[in-house]
Amino acid sequence: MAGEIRRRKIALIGAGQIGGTLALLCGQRNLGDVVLFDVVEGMPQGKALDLSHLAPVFGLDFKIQGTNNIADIAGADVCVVTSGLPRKPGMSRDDLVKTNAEIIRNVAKGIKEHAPNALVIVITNPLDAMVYLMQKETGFPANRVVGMAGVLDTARYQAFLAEELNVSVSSVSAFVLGGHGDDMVPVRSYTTCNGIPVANLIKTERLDAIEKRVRGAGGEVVALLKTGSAFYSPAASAIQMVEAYLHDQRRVLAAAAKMNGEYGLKDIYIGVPVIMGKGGVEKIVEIELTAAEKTALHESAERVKQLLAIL
Ligand code: TXD
Repeated sequence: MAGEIRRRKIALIGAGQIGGTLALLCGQRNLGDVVLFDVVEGMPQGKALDLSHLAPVFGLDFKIQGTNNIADIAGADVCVVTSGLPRKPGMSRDDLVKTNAEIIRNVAKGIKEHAPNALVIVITNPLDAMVYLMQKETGFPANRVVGMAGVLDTARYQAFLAEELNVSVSSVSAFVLGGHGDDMVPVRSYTTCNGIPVANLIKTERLDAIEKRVRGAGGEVVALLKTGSAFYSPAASAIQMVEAYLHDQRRVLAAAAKMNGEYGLKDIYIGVPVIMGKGGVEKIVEIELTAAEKTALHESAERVKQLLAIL
């Protein structure tokens, strides 16, 4: 008997700047049908209606629904979570952790009930703490709950290096590990221009400056936008992970994964190289780091643990 043919369903939890861009990219790249969920009434419905009018222009057959009812994510293959609040003036970092933790707990309940077999990709900040909480609250196996930050931080490193070297971005292969914060770890020893170590091509002081810019790139965008944070590139980065999963690409990319002894870390989510395929995070890849990179990774992990303690 022939197997059942079914369209993929992608649930976007949070229909703000990143959520809306994700919906557009899902449609453009023919990934499946999209459900756009948010607590704000009318906004996800409005964005979905607008996007449905883009479909005929590009000849896309995707269905898109905006909703305030979490039950509409039923049977989703993938949930991408961006729901949360940005920090407002007068709010401490701890306030933000607690506010977003409440939102993530709520969303986790909905995902567990309505999309129990989905791969969950968390984007909400503070990323490493929120993805940890999502896994804990859903009770899903750790390979099915993953955080997006490393793909974006790596892309920023690639973009700055390609600009410096005046070469195609696709000739630059880079890695950024650690927590998604100012203490992230650009791994110079594994960063190359088509196999040539960047340290052979760019002077140390310039590389130091480029890596500093990578660590502050999110803040650089915020300072320019003034009303929010980066959204095009975070959405694109999450799409790379969705595609790796849905197309079983076994792609090697940087993502926040749950450590179980790898890199000497346990019971914590942090950015490391992983293999993503149909099993979600199929493997955490352990690479040899220099002593300085190892120290930086562990310092970054300490800061993530401090946030987890607040939860
Ligand atoms: O690399 C990364 N991981 C990141 C993370 C890069 C850039 C931005 N990053 C974080 O993503 C950012 O700090 C935020 O925590 C999230 C989402 O960013 P976005 O720019 O999309 O924020 P918006 O536009 O404020 O959208 C958030 C939406 C908004 O529409 C709220 O109404 C909604 O989340 N929201 C909820 N949706 C569903 N359910 C609940 N409970 C809820 N609460 C708020």
